[in-house]
Parts: sequence; structure tokens; C-alpha cells
Amino acid sequence: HPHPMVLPVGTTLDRYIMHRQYAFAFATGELSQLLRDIALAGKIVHREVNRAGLIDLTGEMGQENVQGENQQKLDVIADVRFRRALTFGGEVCALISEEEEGIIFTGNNNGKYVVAIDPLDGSSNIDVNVSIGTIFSIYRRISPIGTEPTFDDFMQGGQEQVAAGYILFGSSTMLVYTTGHSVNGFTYDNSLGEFILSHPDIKSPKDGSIYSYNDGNLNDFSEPISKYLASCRERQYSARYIGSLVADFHRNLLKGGIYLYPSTPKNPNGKLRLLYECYPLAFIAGVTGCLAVNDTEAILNIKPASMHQRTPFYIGAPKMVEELMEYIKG
Ligand code: P6P
Repeated sequence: HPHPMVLPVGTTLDRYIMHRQYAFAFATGELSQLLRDIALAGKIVHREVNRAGLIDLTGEMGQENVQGENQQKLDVIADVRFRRALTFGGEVCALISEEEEGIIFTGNNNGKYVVAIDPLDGSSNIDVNVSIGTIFSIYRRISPIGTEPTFDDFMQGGQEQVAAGYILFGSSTMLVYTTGHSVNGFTYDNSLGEFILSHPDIKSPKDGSIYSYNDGNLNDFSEPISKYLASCRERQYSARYIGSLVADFHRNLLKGGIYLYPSTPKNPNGKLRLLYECYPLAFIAGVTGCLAVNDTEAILNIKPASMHQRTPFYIGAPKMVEELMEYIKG
């Protein structure tokens, strides 16, 4: 029977993935299976996050991650869960994680894909019951199938992503992802154990009146950034900053707004990481009609050089980002 191009709200993620696979003749099912593996890990992390306060999963692990940040217990749990799901799924030959210094080889050298992931971004918020999120970015490997994956598999650049998404552990748990054609949001129904299509074909507002940045850094920002933010205040825009990137991004994606993490003396290249925060969110933003830039270029055009490199990050409604870029150009 003919497949409708946009499936109705209420469709399960599984049915949606199968529909998209049929819609694209080239799809041989591996990417479909990989997306299912990510959703499975998301369900497990959902369970851990939602009972963290009950079985002493809040607080610090007492060790530091590669970023020199104190690892939260849930950081480690999420990292393990996603690594395990992607390894057992068989489609991923290697991954990089915010929590690990080097490449994580899964042993699936016949796997066609590599994944860059931030297993649980903003996890210092979990202890105070604020939303947190997983961010992932998927590439087809360029090294030959059957060989050991290489650093270059991860250095293809943002335009080469074949899929990207995030899981927001908030008032509800939502998986939002794209393979480049549309962005779709699936809300987790705990009673069914299924992600259900709730936000088909998300398109973002062209303009907005919400701006998100850490005001504590205001005195460290360059003059153009400060002037743009002053213009937002003059227009009495809403300052909304949760301090959890996925939550701030998701709200702006749906309502219209701009998120800024400029460079500061403490973070001269900005704080956010290119491969598993900025590239995937920039990919999603591009499909919903938003813009994602740093002070000099589009995020997706930045040439990657190292796995944990950072970049200043401005992302949101095109009219707002374009106005900011006017200030930066001077
Ligand atoms: P700051 C959380 O650690 C994070 O990576 C993002 O989720 C969040 O947007 C940002 O850093 C918050 O950083 O410096 O404002 O606390």
C-alpha cells in the first residue's frame, strides 16, 4: 500500500523507521538498526535518570573525565549504556564519546557507521532535577569495511553527517533526530516502552524573542556580542537559560530563539564541543530552518582537527542569527 510521506502522530518509532527505509531504495537497514539501538539505550538511560534519586545515582563518581570535569555517576552509566547498545547492535565500528579521550573500537569492523556522542550533556543538573540530554552524530565510515576504523572516519566534517539527534530527559523523554530530510520528535510512552511520533516534520520559527546565554560571562564577551545582547534586552526579549544545552536548544527550536556560547578568557574557543554537540545540533537546525554559526563561519563548514575541539556557538532562528552576524561583521 502507498506510504504517506508524513506518517500520522501516534506512529511508533519502529514503524516510522521502517517507513523511511522503504521510502529510500538505497536503505539497506543498517542505519535503521543503528537508530533503533540508540533508542534502546535511550530507554535504559531514561529509566536510570528517572530513578537516580532513589538508588543513589546522583552526585559525583569521584573521578574526572577527559575534559577535566568531575564525572557524575549518571555520566558514566549513560556512557556505558550507549557504548554497549552500539557495540551489541553491530552496525557501529567505532565511536567517540565526551567521556573518553580516544576512539572506542567496538570490534564490529564490518560495521558501516561511526558515532560521535555526548552520552549525558548537562549532567551536573541531574542532582537538582533539571533536564539533561544525549546528543549523537552519525557518519558512514570512509575506511574500508573489515579494517580497523581510523581517526579520519571522525574527521569528515559536519556536512558529511548521515544522521544526528538528541534525547531530552525532561518533563517527558523525547528523541528528536534527522537523516537530512525532516526532523521528527518522538515522545517516550513509559507504559508502552515505545517512542511515539509526537512532533512530525518540525519547522522552526524564522524569528524569535528568546535569547539564551550565561549572563555571568557577560563582561567577558566581545563588544559585538555584548551589543547584540543589549539590543535583545532593549526589545525586552525573554532571557531563558537552563544551563543544559539540549533543553535550551529544544525550546528555541520549537518556539524560536537564539542560544549563544561565545568565547571567554576561560574558554577562548568557546565551551561547546564541535563533534558531538555543535555539528549534530547544527545539522538538525539546518533542516528545521535555523542557522548555526561561530564568529567566522557556518558550524557545518568548520574543518575538524581534533576529536574534543571546541568552538564558539550561536544557533537559532535565522533572523536572530543573521542580526547577530551583522553585529560581529561590524
Ligand atoms: P555554563 C553543560 O555543562 C554544558 O555543556 C551545556 O549543556 C550548557 O549549555 C553549558 O555547558 C552551560 O555552561 O558555563 O553556562 O555553565
